[in-house]
Amino acid sequence: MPDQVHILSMGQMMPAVDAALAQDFVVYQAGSENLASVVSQFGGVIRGIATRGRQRTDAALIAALPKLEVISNFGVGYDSIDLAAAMARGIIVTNTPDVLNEEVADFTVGLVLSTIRELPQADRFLRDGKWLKGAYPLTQTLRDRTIGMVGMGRIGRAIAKRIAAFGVPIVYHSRKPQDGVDYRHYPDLKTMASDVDTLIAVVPGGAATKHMIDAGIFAALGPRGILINVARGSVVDQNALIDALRDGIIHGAGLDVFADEPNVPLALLVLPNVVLVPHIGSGTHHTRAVMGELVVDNLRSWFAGKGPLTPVAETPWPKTCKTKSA
Ligand code: 8YV
Repeated sequence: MPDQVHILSMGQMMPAVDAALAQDFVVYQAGSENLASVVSQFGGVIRGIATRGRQRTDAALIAALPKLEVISNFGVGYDSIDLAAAMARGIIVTNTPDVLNEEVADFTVGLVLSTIRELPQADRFLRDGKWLKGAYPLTQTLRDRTIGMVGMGRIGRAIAKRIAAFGVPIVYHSRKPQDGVDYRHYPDLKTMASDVDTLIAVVPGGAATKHMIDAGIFAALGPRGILINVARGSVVDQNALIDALRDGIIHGAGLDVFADEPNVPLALLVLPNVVLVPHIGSGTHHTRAVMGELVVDNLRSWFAGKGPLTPVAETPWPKTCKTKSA
């Protein structure tokens, strides 16, 4: 059937997403084990990609799909897609902004409190029968802290709104001051780190932010310092973080993201002063369902000739690119 649109679905979408895609498209499922063979067999007809971002949509993959028009990413972060290669071909990239802001912000507050008040460690203490022998040691507090937001985009603002309700001071670092944000802005991250004791990283991943939180930032943050990372593992120099946690350069960390997911180094696993969770910030039935709908709706809209619903900022839409599909 010549009218059918062929789609590559990468990285185990949710069953509901797969089912919705299958209603409208001919779908080729591909994981790391069969991507090469799927592409060599069907690469010539594939016009869209739905991806969870676990595998890179790199320049080689894009080059192997001559009819590719649109890449629909499940997630707000799209650092797994080679944007330059997509843009060079005028390929539309979409993501799932806004629909996860409140969920990730709720989660981040939970991770902040869990890390400062050591909730997972206290849970283990109780389960191990240690309460029978004595009380859990006293912990750090949020009460005397100043929060430095690393990034103040849509999710950052939702986090700051919640943290503000706790009555603690908030400042932020971003390249430019953000319109409508009254918190003090620091153009320099290191200066902010030396003025605060708690960092919450919520910036996009990619080359521009790679290892922006490094040994120098940990030294500036100091021995009461706590790092919360809900952004991307690449934002933090993970080896420097392990050294800083082990050597008492900072006090602790709460991490939802890692340098080489799902691999987390033993050196991190054995540290008592870190809360580790497996990239679950948006991971609820409710929010993942809405994100999945947006992945599908972007593809449907594009192939119905109505353009993308949520193109990423860099994508050539609507300025230079006309809808390719009728
Ligand atoms: C994704 C995320 O849902 O939105 C993002 O950028 O990191 C998550 O919320 C997840 O990575 C999809 O697998």
